[in-house]
Amino acid sequence: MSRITSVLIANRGEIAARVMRTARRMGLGTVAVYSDADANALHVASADQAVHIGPAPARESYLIGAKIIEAAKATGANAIHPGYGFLSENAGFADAVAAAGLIFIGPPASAIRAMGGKSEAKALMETAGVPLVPGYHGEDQDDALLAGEAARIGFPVLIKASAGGGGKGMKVANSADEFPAALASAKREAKASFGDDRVLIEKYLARPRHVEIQVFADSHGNCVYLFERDCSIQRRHQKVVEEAPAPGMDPAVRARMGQAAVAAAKAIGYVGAGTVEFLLDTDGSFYFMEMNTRLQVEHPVTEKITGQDLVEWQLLVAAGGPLPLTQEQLTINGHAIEVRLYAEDPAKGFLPQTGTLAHLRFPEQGDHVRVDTGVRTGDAISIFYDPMIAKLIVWDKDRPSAVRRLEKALAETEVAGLNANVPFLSAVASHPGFLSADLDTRFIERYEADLLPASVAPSAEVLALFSLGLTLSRRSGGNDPWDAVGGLLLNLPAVDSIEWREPGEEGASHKVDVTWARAGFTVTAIGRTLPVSGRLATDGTLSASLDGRKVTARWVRWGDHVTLFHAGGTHNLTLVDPHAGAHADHGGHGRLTAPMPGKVIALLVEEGATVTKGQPVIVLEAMKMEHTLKAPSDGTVTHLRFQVGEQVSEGVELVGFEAG
Ligand code: MV4
Repeated sequence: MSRITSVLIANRGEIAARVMRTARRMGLGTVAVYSDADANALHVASADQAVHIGPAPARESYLIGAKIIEAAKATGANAIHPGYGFLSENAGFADAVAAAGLIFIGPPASAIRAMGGKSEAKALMETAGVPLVPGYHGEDQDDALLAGEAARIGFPVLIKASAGGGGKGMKVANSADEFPAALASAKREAKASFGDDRVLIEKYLARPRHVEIQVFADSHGNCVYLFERDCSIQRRHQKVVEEAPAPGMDPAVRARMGQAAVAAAKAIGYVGAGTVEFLLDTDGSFYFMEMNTRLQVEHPVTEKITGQDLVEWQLLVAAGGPLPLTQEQLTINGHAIEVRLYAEDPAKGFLPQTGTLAHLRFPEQGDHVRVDTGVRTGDAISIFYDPMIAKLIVWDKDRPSAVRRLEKALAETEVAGLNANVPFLSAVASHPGFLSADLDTRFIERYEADLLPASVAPSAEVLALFSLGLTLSRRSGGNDPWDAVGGLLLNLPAVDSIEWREPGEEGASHKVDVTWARAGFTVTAIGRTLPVSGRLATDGTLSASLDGRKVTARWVRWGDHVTLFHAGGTHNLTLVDPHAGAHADHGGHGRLTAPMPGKVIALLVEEGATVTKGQPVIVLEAMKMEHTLKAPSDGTVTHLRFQVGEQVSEGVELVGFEAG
């Protein structure tokens, strides 16, 4: 037993704040580390001590193990929790922490290494009797042999890069005729992406679910599974919704999957929290995908159905203690669902958003709702890190009740100051296919039209609320002017003309006239005239009478933008300044600017090329993702300002056009 007295969290954002919460509850000292960008972050404010470790780019701060170990020594922390991401699955860091005489809150470095290589991991699992997808993982890469293996497995087959992961470069071959071309394509992409063209071949599962088992092992040979999580609703291999238990899971399949996961953990001498990921086929058979040797983002749904604090388990086990519960003592209670709130714009291909959280409001927390976040109103979401704002976790006695909780919690979640994915998550939560648990990894693809509807023009009522809020905010500091001067208004125009513009380069404009009347105003918008009155509170709450109906909304201005939260929906409009010149250029006609800092990784056209609106022109790499920027209009490429490999700043002109 090596007693932990103080733990340093080598991470940031919501996971740092979350780990700190448990450590503090257990009476441990807490140490935060932070980069230049995080000096005022929540996790820094929550810690007993905080150490600056370098500039904002993670490779100059959170990824420098030596700085983190030095910070632990300087503050007397005798344990380091890596969170997830960053150094959490870096075996070298785990070794360095142990070599420094500190406790690494995680598995042995040997276990991290064992699960690091996808093919090696699969071979280890096969030895442990963990089921693998029928396939070929051999060294011999002769085309004819691979074709023979594909025929043996039976079509359709999936060709995967051996050095790959995350779904990159996977190719389906539905027949022997298709196989040679699919193989050649997979090899090319594997070579380009990973510098290694070796491939493996598997039976293709057409409608798999991603079901993962939470395992926990201590240093006394005990190992249990804390049941499963269904993480099938993903987009580009990023999880969007996670839930526990998996809907419709047969208890016998659950037991077999749990025992297979425990066997996997024991096969590599695992200690601590781990997750074994499986593909679950429609017939109930399941196959090992990979093992994650860290605490997962989605661990809270497991905590909610088992009533356990997995970070507490991590700290107890890392100190040499036994698992707090046996397998028989673990039970499933109710149903939990988690969604990930991201600063990303679904209307722009989920492009990550940067900016300031001008307004952030979460649902009230309690037994049924939990919010894990690392940010507060006024914080910035930067390009340096994952653009997660928070995780919203709901729990109830059964899945339908939990889904209703999720819809309500999302309707009460308000993010203004940058585009977030709340409306998209609400569309998922309220989709009939979600309620009926029609889940598999192609859910978003299948229901995309419902989940990403074309933006709807604002109604006259919505325009009236936007305009009422603006009128009230412009006069007497936001309170109702009728109270301020006893109903008599001085020096104020009888009619306010306001122009609103919908989001996007081609966003439609809407002119609204607000006319002062004795008991408030009348608003004329898109051909309708409505009597309105109300009050705007300092927290943005708009209590209004709209065409004789009582309405409550939240009205939040950030710069020239206004966000209105009303009836469970989020609306964004921009004020058009009547005195501005041509609309401010951020990638307007004729210019294509960088939406965020990044690196040019591909030029898809030559100077002088004729292009059509929407044609891919240049590819940026930013925030670990590729962003293809397209021609804003028909025209000719007049100049390419940057070469492949060059870094560009946000807003800089990348490509010049002559429109038309
Ligand atoms: C598969 C598959 C279907 N059949 N393997 C995607 C990345 C990696 N985790 C494994 N993946 C898949 N492997 C066979 N034989 C479908 C996927 C897959 C997927 C798996 C889990 C979660 C999301 C996914 C999204 C697309 C494809």
